[in-house]
Amino acid sequence: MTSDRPRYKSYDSPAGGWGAAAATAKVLLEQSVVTKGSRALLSMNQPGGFKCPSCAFPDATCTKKLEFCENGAKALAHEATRFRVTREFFARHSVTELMAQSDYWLEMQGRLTEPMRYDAATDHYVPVSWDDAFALIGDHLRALDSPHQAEFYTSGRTANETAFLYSVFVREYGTNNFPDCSNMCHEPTSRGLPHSIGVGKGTVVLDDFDRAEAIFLIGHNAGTNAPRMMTPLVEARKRGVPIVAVNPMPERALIKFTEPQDIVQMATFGSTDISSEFVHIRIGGDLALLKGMMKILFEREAAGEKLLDHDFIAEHTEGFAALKADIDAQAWPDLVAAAGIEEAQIRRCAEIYIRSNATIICYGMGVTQHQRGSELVQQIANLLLLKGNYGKPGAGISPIRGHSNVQGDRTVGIDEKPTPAYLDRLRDVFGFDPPRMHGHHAVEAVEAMVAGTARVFIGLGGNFVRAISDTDRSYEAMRKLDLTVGIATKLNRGHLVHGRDALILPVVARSERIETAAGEQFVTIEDSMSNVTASRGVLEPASPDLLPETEIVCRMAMATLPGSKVDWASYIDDYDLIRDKIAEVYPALYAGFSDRIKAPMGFHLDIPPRRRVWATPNGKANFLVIPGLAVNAPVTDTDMLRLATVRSHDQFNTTIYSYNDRYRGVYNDRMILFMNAEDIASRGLAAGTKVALETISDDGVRRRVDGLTIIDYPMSRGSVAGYYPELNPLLPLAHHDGISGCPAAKSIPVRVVAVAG
Ligand SMILES: Nc1nc2c(c(=O)[nH]1)N[C@H]1C(S)=C(S)[C@@H](COP(=O)(O)OP(=O)(O)OC[C@H]3O[C@@H](n4cnc5c(=O)[nH]c(N)nc54)[C@H](O)[C@@H]3O)O[C@H]1N2
Ligand SMILES: Nc1nc2c(c(=O)[nH]1)N[C@H]1C(S)=C(S)[C@@H](COP(=O)(O)OP(=O)(O)OC[C@H]3O[C@@H](n4cnc5c(=O)[nH]c(N)nc54)[C@H](O)[C@@H]3O)O[C@H]1N2
Ligand SMILES: [Mo]
Repeated sequence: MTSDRPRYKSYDSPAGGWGAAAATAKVLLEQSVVTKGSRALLSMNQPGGFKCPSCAFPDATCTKKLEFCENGAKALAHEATRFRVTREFFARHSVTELMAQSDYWLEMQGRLTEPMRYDAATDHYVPVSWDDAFALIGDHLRALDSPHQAEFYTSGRTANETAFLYSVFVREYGTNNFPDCSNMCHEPTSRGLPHSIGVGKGTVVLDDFDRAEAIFLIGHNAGTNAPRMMTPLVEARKRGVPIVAVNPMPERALIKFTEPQDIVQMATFGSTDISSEFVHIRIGGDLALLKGMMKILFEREAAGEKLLDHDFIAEHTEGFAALKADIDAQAWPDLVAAAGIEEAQIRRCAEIYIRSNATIICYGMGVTQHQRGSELVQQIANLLLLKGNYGKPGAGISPIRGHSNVQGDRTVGIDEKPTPAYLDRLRDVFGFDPPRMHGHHAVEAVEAMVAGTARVFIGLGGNFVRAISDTDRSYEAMRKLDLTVGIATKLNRGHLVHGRDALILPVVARSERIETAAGEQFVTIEDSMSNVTASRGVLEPASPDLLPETEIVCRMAMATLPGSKVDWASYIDDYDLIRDKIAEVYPALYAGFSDRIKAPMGFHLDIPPRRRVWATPNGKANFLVIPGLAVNAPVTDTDMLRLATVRSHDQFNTTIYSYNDRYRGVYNDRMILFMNAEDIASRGLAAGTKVALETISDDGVRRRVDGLTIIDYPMSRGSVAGYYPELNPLLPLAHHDGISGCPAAKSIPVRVVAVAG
């Protein structure tokens, strides 16, 4: 008995468990792929199989155990779906009609099957041959006054081989305009961390979780967004390791979890308490928490205890005195007010950190998506440095990345700010002069479209216009372009908000076989912990008219650069040749790539801080002073609430799997405002009523989303939450991290507007 009516009720059971098993069965059934999907699930993340297309968390390398993951299963089922978007589908629906449909409806139509071109006369997408599609792209790109008028987007499902070729193509064409999903995601890690420890990546590997003595989880929702991470967390808890979860929402899986792999727990309806300390932080209060913890360390050191790793600090770091001065200057009442928690709890967190000889701090979007996200990342790095938590077993910093290969894409060249050394190597290996001027990140790409200086947008995967900020303005900007190209597996909003000319180019998906003239090919992926592994699809492609993404990049290049110095045709067939070039351009990381990748579990890329080597200008790890306590610019409006836009349990970014969010007790609705009871009452509002949200900004633009239902939810005071991407119209393009440009999607200043009736 199911009803489509919205329902809200609190969820008090553990996360995971039978609910997760049932949800897996349900999604396989819904996509009509029970047998095919179940078979494919058996090769997911196994040697010789393909890498899960969902998150970037590594899988246990030492076991052959089937890693069960509900949300990995959803991603696979939606990719392996029986449903198809055909030329008849596009003939039936005009683009205007499709635009009126929900993101969920678009996703449920199934896999794209052949290349399509927009026909303005009829407002329909119509079939186009691959040759004509590439010719159109080449014509547009060659017609531009400058290569900087084109924006080349990458989403993080793109494999290393494809991303590498794309970065070569675009640089030979002449620009570094590489907006990518990382710009909206872990960019504060990529840009902030190198100043601290010399690398913009995490320093831990999966084995470190077995040796950690304390684990902090700041601003991420592992049970939903990195479910495979629950296994090491459960194991750590069973060993008695304290886990501190810092979050304005009491995410269910951070509190209690039943491992679907644990037969005894499943049979007995048992569960594991995940966090030993749940820190109900105010949105953006994390900087104050970190500073408070440091203050306690310094206070107790002053009282005679030896808590810091003085040898490490002396030998490996710079900037300690300045950091200490900043922390000493902070007053407890200010710290407590900014964090929104009690001093006693900050003291408990500090105690856990002090007692542990090996601490891992993991973090996600709750840290990065603020106006000072990069600095917040740097403050996490500072805290770890104080006790020498780098380059020893069980310790380090662990950004929990998003897309399965978002980290790898950056490693192999998707970078709008390439280093001169890398550009020199590219020139030496391929024989062309790459552009030196920095290109656009995601926000700058939209700004260029608004200004009219960008004319062409090519999207290698993803759903850029739906993922980026300021939906209304971004749609308008995208519609001014001469050409938009969506290289994709599924129909999405990005194909409907298009330029004068527009193409949809459908690709072979991660779980599917790639056959070329040289035989079966595989691609490679780098996970969140810098492990590079092969991914070999096992399923038949969804349609005979799909092309592998790598071939699409080669043929775009061939159609655009007739005098190219690069032998594009050879890379269409033999992916080992691409890997050989990656090895030439990145000898320190990738020497011997084609051989090393033959190891069943792949190999680990060198992370110098693991060896206590610091690739910073001064050769040291740097304590960086992060002034103040606010990670967002202050807003004077006393009615202001901070809005975090988050993911439900049933979505992958802009892909909506269903309208349910089981662990938050929400069914059949995504237009939700999660709000604290006192914040509701103090505004004279009531749970269950419909309200609007308006952004507080001083740029004269009115941003409003209507039709949100208030849910009485244990949010921290002054903090509210709702779903991404529905609330992206509220996020001003200019509201982003100052260092990295990452949109501050977790801290939008808003006011609730009561709606009459
Ligand atoms: N199934 C599934 N898996 C995914 C994705 C998906 O959409 N679906 N997306 C992938 C991608 S691209 C990414 S980047 C990751 C995202 O994974 P997460 O980082 O977990 O992403 P979010 O759901 O956006 O929110 C993170 C958490 O931050 C908390 N938060 C908000 N503001 C603050 C704050 O100020 N401080 C603190 N401490 N916490 C705060 C929110 O309450 C929420 O629990 O997941 C990846 N994996
Ligand atoms: N307000 C707000 N905005 C956010 C965020 C937030 O937390 N709040 N999070 C940000 C983050 S962390 C991210 S990473 C971005 C995500 O931004 P994107 O990566 O651009 O978005 P996705 O929704 O992951 O892209 C989904 C589309 O990718 C295509 N696709 C799927 N698999 C493949 C494949 O194998 N090949 C190709 N070529 N295409 C494929 C499908 O057509 C699908 O429709 O959004 C950001 N935007
Ligand atoms: Mo992400």
